Amino acid sequence: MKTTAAVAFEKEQPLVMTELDLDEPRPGEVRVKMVASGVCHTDAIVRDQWYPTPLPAVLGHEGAGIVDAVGEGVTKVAVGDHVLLSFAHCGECANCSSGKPGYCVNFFGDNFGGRRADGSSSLSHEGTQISSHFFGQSSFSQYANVPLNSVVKVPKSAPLEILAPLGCGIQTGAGAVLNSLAPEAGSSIAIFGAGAVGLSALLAAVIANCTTIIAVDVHDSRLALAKELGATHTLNASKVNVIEEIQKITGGGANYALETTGVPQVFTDMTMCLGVKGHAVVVGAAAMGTNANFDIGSLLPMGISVTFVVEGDSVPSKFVPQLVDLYERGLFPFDRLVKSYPFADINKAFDDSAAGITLKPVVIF
Ligand code: CXF
Ligand code: ZN
Repeated sequence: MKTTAAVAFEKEQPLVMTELDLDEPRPGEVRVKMVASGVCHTDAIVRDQWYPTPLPAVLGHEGAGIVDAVGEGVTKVAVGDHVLLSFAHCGECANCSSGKPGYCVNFFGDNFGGRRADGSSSLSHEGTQISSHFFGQSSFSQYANVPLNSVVKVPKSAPLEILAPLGCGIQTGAGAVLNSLAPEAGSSIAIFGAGAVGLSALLAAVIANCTTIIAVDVHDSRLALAKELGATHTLNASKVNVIEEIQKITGGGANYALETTGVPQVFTDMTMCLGVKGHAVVVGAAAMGTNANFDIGSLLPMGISVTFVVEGDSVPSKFVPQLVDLYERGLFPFDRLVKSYPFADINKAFDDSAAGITLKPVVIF
C-alpha cells in the first residue's frame, strides 16, 4: 500500500514528504495507522548521522495510533486497538528475559539499523529501499509495520495526541528517576537540563516525594516552568556557579542527579555536585567519541556512582501504562511540555525544538 512519510534523504537536511510503498505486516507485526508522533532529540541526531542509521530513512519513534491490520500469529492486539509505540527489543536475550529490554543485546541493530532482523525494509520509493523500523516503528509515516514488542495497548479513551511521547522522551526522564534512581522520600535531586526529558524527570521526582528538587538550565523560561512544575530551586548555569550553589542548597551535595544534555562539562559538573554515596544517571545522548572528565581523586572516596541509562530502565509494556494512569489522575502533567504541529509542518517542529521554543513537539496526522 501507499503511505506518505517524512523522509530523511540527506544528512542535516530537512525531511521531505514523500509517497512510499509499504509492504504487508510480517508474522508478529501489526500495521499501525499513525494518529500522532512525538519528535525526539534522537530523531534530529540520526537525521544528522551522529548514529549511523542508513539514509534515506523514515525516522520517528514516539508513535501513537490505531491498529489497522495484524500479521500472522498476532493475538495480543486486534484491528481497532489504540496503541503507543516504544523502542524495539528482541524479547529473548538474557537482558530482555530479566526485565531489562533497554539493554537488549540487539538494541542498536534493532533500533538504529533501519531494517528488520531478516534484513528487509518495509518501505521503498520507486524501487529503492528506504530505512524502516527505526526504533521498531519509523513513526513519521501515515502507516507503519511494527513488531509486537514495540506496541503498548492503551484504552480507547486515552488521548493519543498527548500520550505519543511517552514511548521515548517522557519515559526516559520519568524512568530515570522512578526506575533507575528510585530516590527515597525526603531526598535531594539535581536535574541538569530542563528540556522534555529533564522536566519529565522533575515531575517524577515530585511523585517520589523528593523534597529538594534543583533544576539547572541556561534558559530562564525553562527554569520558570520547572518552578511551576515543582522545582524547589532553579539555577541558571550561565549566571551562577552551579556546583557551589548545589553544595550550599543541599548542605554537602545532592543525593541524586540526572544529566540530560550530553554536554561534557555539564556531565563533569554534575559529578561534583553529589554528596557522599551520591548516585547520578546519564541519559543525554552525545556523538560517538564524546569524552568527559571525572575527578577520580574526589569521587572515589565519596563512593559516587554514575550509571548510563537507556530509556529510563523501563519495560514499556509495564511502565507506559503506569505513566498513563498517573497522567489521568492528574499526578503527572507532562502535557504541559507538549505542543502540536500538523504532520506537514514536521521540519518546523524539529527547528522549534532545536531552538528551545518547544519542549516536546508532537506531529498530528
Ligand atoms: C536513545 C538515546 C541514545 C541511546 C539509545 C536510546 N534514546 C532515545 O531517544
Ligand atoms: Zn527518543
